[in-house]
Amino acid sequence: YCNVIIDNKEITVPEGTTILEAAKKININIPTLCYHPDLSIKANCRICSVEVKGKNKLVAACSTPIWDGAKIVTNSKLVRDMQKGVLELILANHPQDCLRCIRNGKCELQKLCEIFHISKSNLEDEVDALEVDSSSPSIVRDHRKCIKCNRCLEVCQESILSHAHRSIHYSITPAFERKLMDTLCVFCGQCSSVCPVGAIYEKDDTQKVWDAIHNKDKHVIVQIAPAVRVSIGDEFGMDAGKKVTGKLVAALRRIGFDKVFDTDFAADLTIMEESSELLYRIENGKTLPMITSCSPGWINFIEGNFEHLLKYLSTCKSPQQMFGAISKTYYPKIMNIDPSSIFTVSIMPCTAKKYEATRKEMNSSGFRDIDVVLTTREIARMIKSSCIDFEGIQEEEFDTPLGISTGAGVIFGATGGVMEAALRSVYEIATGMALNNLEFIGVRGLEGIKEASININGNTIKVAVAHGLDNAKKILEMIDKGKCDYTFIEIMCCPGGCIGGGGQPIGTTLEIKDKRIQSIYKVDEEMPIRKSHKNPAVLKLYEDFLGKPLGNLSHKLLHTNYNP
Ligand code: HC1
Repeated sequence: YCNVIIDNKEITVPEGTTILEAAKKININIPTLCYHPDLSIKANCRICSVEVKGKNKLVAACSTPIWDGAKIVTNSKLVRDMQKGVLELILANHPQDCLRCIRNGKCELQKLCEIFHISKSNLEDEVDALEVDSSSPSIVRDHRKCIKCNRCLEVCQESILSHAHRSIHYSITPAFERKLMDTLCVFCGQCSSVCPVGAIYEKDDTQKVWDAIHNKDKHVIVQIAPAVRVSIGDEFGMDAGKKVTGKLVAALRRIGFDKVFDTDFAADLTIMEESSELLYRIENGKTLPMITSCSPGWINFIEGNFEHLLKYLSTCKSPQQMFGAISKTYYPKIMNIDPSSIFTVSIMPCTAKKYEATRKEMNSSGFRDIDVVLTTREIARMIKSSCIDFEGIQEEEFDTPLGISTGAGVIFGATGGVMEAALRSVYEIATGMALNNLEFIGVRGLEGIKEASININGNTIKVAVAHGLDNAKKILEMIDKGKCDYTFIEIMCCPGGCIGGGGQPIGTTLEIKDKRIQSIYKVDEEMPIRKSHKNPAVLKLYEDFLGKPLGNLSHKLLHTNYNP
C-alpha cells in the first residue's frame, strides 16, 4: 500500500494505482483527453499533468503509478499553465466552428476549453485545407478536427487506421491515405463512439427524414431496434440502462412519424426463418455450422476477409431488412396504401446498418426496402430539436401489427440473444415439446466466446456465441482448420452486441454496456410471450401472406446471398 497526499488530502491506495485513480477516490478531478476507461493508457496529450510537490516536476497522472510518500499537487500555477498550453496548442490546429460541429455540447475538447477559459484563436486557413472523407454511407472522417489522441486507432477492429507522416504533418489515417470506402472498414463506428471531438462521426441523415415527414405524399413509418430502448435515455441524462421504450414511441409520434413499429417483430420473424433453416440444414446434411447473419459489420468482415467461408452464413436477411421488405409488401396490402408512398426509417444503434440498407440486393420489395437508417445519436438529435421533454413524456404503445413482439425479439440486442431466442424456438419446433427453462445462461454475458449445448430428440447440438471481430476471427479460423464442432454460431461485430453499437450515445463504457444488458433481459422477463414462434402477429403474417417459413415468398423477401 502507498500512503500519499494529493492537494493536501491524505489517502492510502494499493500499489500500482495511478495518480489519476488515486485522485478520483478522494473526488479530485484531473482533466483528461486521450484517456478512455476502456482503452489502454497512451499519455500522449499530457493534459492530465500534475506536479510532484517540491520538485518543480510534472508527470502524467493517467500513466504514472503513485508511490509511497508521494505528494502531488493538481492545481498549481505550473499545472494550470501546462494544461492551458496543451489546449492552446491543440486549438492552434483545430477548427473553431463549434456551433456547427456535430459534437457541439458533447465535445471533450470544447468542455476543457470552457473549464480553462481558453480564448486564443487558431490558424484556421491552414486547417481548412484538409479534406473531409465522407465516402462511406456510415461514417465521416474530418481530419481537420483530429487531436491525435489515438483512441480510434486502438478501438478499430480491423486495423484500418494507422500513423502517417511526422511533426506537424503527423496524422491518423487509413494506409496510403485512402478513403474509408476504399478500405476493408466494416463501418462498425466504434471509432466514432470513442472520438473525444468531432473528427469521426456518423453520417447524419436526419434531414432526409424531416423531408419525408414534411412530404404529404409520404406515409412515413419507423422501426426501433432492440438495443435503442435501453440506451437512448443516456442522451437525456437518464440512468444508464433505463428502459424507455414507451417514451421513445411517444416522442417518435410527436415528431410526426405516421406509424411506430418495432424491429423486435422482425427479430421474431428472423427466428422463424433461421430456426427453420437450421433444422433443414441438420436434417438434410447441408452445410454446418450455420452462422447468424444479422450484424452488418460482421457480414462486411467475413466478405472482406474470409470470402471462402461465406457458405456458412445463414441466408436470412437481418431483422432490419426483413422489416423493410415486409413494410413495402404485406403492410401496404393490409393497410390499402400505395407501396410507393411508404418511406421506411430504422432507428439503430449501429452505423453499419446505414451501409446494409444501401446494399444493391436489399430491394426485394421492388423498392429500396429501407429508406433511411438513423443511429441512436441522430434520433436523439431530432427529439431534442423538436423540443420534446423526453423524460417527462407520457409512455405510449407501438402500433400494430408490426409493433407486436416477444421477449425473444428484444434479447437480440445483447450478445448471445439471437442464439438464446433461436434455441427457444428450435427446441420446441423440432421436438413438439414445451421448453421449461427459457434462459440459456451459458450464452449470456460479456465473455468473448461462449458455448452451450442443447439436446434435441436425442442429439446434442453444440452452439457458440462470439462478439467483437477478434473473437469472430478465432471462430472462423477453427472452421478453416476443420476444428469446429459447433452446429450453430452467433456472431456480432460490436463488443457486447448491439447494446455496444457504434451509433450509441457518446460516453458508452463497459460498465454502461453491462447495465444495458441487464435491462434487456429484464424486458424479456416481463414480456407476456417470450418465444418468437408464439408471436401472434408473425403467425398471422405467415397465414395471410408469406405461407410458410422457407416458402417461395419468404425466400424472395426474407433471404439473400452475401457476396464480397
Ligand atoms: Fe441489432 Fe438486429 S439486434 S443487428 O444488434 O439482429 O443494430 O439492437 O436491430 O437487424 O432485431 C442492431 C440491435 C438490430 C437487426 C435486430
